Amino acid sequence: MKRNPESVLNVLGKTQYLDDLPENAGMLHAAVVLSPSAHGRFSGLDTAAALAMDSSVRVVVAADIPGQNELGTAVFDEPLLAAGEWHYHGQVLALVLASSRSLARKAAARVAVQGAEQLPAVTDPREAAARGNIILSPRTQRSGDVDTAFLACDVVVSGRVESGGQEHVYLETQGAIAWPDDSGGVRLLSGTQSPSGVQKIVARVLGLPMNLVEVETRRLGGAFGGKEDQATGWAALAALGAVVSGRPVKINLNRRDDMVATGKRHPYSSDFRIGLKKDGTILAFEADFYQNSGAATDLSPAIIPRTLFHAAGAYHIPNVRVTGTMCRTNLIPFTAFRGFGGPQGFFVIESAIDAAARALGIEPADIQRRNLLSDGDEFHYGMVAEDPRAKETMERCLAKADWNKLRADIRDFNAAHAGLKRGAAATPVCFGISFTKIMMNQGGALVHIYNDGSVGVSTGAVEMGQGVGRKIALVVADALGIPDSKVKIETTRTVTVANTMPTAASTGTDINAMAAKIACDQLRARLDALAKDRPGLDFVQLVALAHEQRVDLSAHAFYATPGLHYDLATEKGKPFHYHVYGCAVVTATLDVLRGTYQFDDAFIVHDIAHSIDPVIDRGQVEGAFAQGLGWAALEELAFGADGRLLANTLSTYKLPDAHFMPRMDVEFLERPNPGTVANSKAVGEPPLMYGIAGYFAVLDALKAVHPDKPAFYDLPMTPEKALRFLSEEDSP
Ligand code: MTE
Ligand code: LUZ
Ligand code: MOS
Repeated sequence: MKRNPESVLNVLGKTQYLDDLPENAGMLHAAVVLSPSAHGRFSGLDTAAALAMDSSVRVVVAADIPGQNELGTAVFDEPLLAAGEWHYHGQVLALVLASSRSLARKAAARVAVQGAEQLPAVTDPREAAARGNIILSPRTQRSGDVDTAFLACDVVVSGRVESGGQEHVYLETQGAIAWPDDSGGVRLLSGTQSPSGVQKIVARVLGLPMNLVEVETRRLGGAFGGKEDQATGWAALAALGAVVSGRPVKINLNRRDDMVATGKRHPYSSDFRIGLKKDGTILAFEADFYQNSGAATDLSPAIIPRTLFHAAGAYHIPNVRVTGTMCRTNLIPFTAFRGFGGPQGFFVIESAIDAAARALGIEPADIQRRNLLSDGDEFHYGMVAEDPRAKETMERCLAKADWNKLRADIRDFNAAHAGLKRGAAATPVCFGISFTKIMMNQGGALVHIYNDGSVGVSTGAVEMGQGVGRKIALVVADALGIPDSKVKIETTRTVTVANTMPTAASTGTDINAMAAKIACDQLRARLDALAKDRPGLDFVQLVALAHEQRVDLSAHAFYATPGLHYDLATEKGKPFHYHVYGCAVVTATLDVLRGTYQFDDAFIVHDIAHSIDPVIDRGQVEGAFAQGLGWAALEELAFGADGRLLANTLSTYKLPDAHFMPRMDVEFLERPNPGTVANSKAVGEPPLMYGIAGYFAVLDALKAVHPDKPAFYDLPMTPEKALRFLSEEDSP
């Protein structure tokens, strides 16, 4: 099998990230002064001690901003540099420039906050909502007649569900380099998923037109949503520093600053009510999601609808009413993270099914299987399920795990062992593909065929380890009929392809490879017209002839995902181009004395449709599952009651590693997905939700110890929580 050249470079340690690039003479390094608590006022900054350290030291504050001191995508409610008041722990108060990185950091540590006054901090989303501290308006999606349907149910179960946040822990921390240029503008290298987003905000902050701000992104050492919007501030700070100093400025956060000062997955607190018939058919479902949005809007208004769209999981429920409220708290503004609110929605419906199974005295899997989506079912947001693959993937996955035998083996094992208990759970997934904001589903490409027959491709896609460059190269090679070794994927720049959207929502390949294919189809048509009179010419000869005959060997193309529409007033429409399905079964063994556990096996059947590069796609499924399992079971984003982040280093924030992960058996369901590039399906985010099965596998083992104790739905399932359940009278 051919290898992805990018992965080969990664393995050899040869890929250049921002901090690997040679530094320019005269370059200044930047460090930041962060707010010391969750909420406070200040009168100013004492910079004397910092300035006294070295003549190169310079402190940049809000008043130095020539344009607008605002960050945001839809709502601009976050200052780049706090002035007068801070709203969360880790908010940037000042930028410190110096001739070396260590000097900049030392100088930043000597900047003192003057006239600080602590203000009350709210960290709990329900408390924020009760005080009316919400962002925009709550959104409600509904179908059928929930109130009437509940009256017809044999059982109705309600409960509360908590899910924690999650730190991205991309290997490459946030960073940017800015060069002032002779146009009066700036050129930037930014570690962002959204070069055009950075361009727009930098232009606003500097008070420049967008054409004077050029942004380039070569690649990211991981992003996972953490650089969709939250890379922008760091780039804007570097640009501001460059303009103020007239020198190139580089910023690259250390891990601790990155963990404290950048947004993460939103914690949610939710209430549910589910109603079923005796046989396990779900008739009605209701949920209230309190999203802990943090101190600014960021991407929360796009994340809330994704939670609501996925509130019914992979099931058809005829009567649904779900509401999402964005609660403004004094925590870091939470942001995009692989799954984008979807996982939080999934965990609630799966918790509701678990609770309902107990009330009905049946297994959760029996409810799951009975209610999976069928062809023609209407989602609660009005879209009709076409070729849904929920039943197929779940049945194949259960067969793969030998489910009935597995359940029997676990029963036998648990009957024979007092100190160890095993558990298993399945989680079916259905994830909608397209940005929830329709406008964002667009992209462009620029393809050059050089006159020696080699090809350069530019798109808006950002390579972050997910292999989008490789997939685009394979699509281009196929469209032009040349080997992929002839295709180079160019660095992503706002001057080659403009007005691009972030590489996100798992649509990087869907949108950008499609745009590149359209450009290639145009080029191919020009070459084919020439070839008609000259049969037998190979690609290189044809290209040389085209050049000779003054035929344009470059093409720009644009792609906008077709068929999307949505009515915000009725909350109905077709927000997604299609859905991705799949199912995971996870098994666990619990140590009853200690509350510790290990995951044994994971069986996954994933709806890949057609895989453009099977090695990359397998890596995406396994990696997303690992990240989901980490969120569900291990990673505890602990904040103190005062709103300070406690898990602010990699020694206090635990990550999945090879020992934590179970054996993984991943199988693809291959059936073409018409209407997409190469009949493929997006793969980046959907498999993250397989990790939820890990939570319920441990819960299943816990229930084997205390069958009569009510379960708890409070993710992550840390050993501490497991131990509390095992040892206390009441559940935690
Ligand atoms: N894989 C790697 N290795 N690194 C990443 O940062 N980000 C994920 C996913 N897979 C990510 C990744 C997220 S959040 C998304 S939305 C998609 O990749 C984005 O890329 P795509 O749209 O090209 O799949
Ligand atoms: N980003 C975004 C996303 O802006 N809109 C989305 O719908 C989305 N979905 C998943 C991940 N990122
Ligand atoms: Mo992914 S959360 O869309 O960057």
